[in-house]
Amino acid sequence: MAVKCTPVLVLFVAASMLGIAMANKNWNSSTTAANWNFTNGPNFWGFWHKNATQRSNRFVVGGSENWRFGYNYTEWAIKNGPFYLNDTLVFKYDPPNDTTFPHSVYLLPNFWSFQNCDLKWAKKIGEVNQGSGEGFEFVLKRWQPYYFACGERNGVHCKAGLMKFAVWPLIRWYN
Ligand SMILES: *[C@@H]1O[C@H](CO)[C@@H](O)[C@H](O)[C@H]1NC(C)=O
Ligand SMILES: *[C@@H]1O[C@H](CO)[C@@H](O)[C@H](O)[C@H]1NC(C)=O
Ligand SMILES: *[C@@H]1O[C@H](CO)[C@@H](O)[C@H](O)[C@H]1NC(C)=O
Ligand SMILES: *[C@@H]1O[C@H](CO)[C@@H](O)[C@H](O)[C@H]1NC(C)=O
Ligand SMILES: *[C@@H]1O[C@H](CO)[C@@H](O)[C@H](O)[C@H]1NC(C)=O
Ligand SMILES: *[C@@H]1O[C@H](CO)[C@@H](O)[C@H](O)[C@H]1NC(C)=O
Ligand SMILES: [Cu+2]
Repeated sequence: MAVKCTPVLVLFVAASMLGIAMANKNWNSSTTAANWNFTNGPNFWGFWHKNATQRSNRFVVGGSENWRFGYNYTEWAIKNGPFYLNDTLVFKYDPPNDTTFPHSVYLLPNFWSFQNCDLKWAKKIGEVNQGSGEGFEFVLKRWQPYYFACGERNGVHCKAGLMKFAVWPLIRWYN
């Protein structure tokens, strides 16, 4: 996930060094300032972050697909990341009825249990009926990997239903 940022970070560092080099050479500073006007650019910060003025973002897991069987949440996490500390994940899923299977949300303790969809030491963070309506929120408060999975049917939703994803929130080093 961090890979996405790297080219822009490199560009930024390169731009700063170029700026210093130009200053040293006594180039026309008003021209260079105009050339490197980041606030003026085509949403410069937006290349690697959705809203630089916002301290945290809110994501509905799965977007309009919500939390359901068969949607690739690993892919969702890659496309919607990177995630930052204090970002909020919202889990939405239908409560069970006669025709639908229930879902839930668990935190798995490590990569091994994530790989194997092993729920033995998992911690439940969302009951089967907690995802209804506006769903429930989970804040990425700590700098650690989070392994999310649906705990239903003893790991079948996690394994066959692709209802799992991992995030390691990044630290905001600006603002
Ligand atoms: C710097 O560039 C600006 C705009 O191109 C120009 O108006 C100004 O005279 C230049 N200053 C110097 C010291 O060359
Ligand atoms: C940079 O862009 C901002 C916003 O468009 C503008 O207010 C400011 O005057 C610009 N600065 C320079 C040096 O061009
Ligand atoms: C960024 O976040 C601020 C504060 O929440 C908000 O006012 C602003 O409209 C947002 N900008 C964009 C482009 O989403
Ligand atoms: C889900 O998406 C990931 C990342 O794009 C991909 O590696 C994986 O093969 C996909 N899984 C399935 C079952 O399509
Ligand atoms: C996250 O939010 C808490 C409470 O609002 C705040 O104390 C903390 O500094 C924030 N952490 C980061 C990394 O923004
Ligand atoms: C069960 O839930 C699904 C999804 O919310 C809904 O489309 C369906 O109508 C419900 N069925 C019954 C019998 O309530
Ligand atoms: Cu499920």
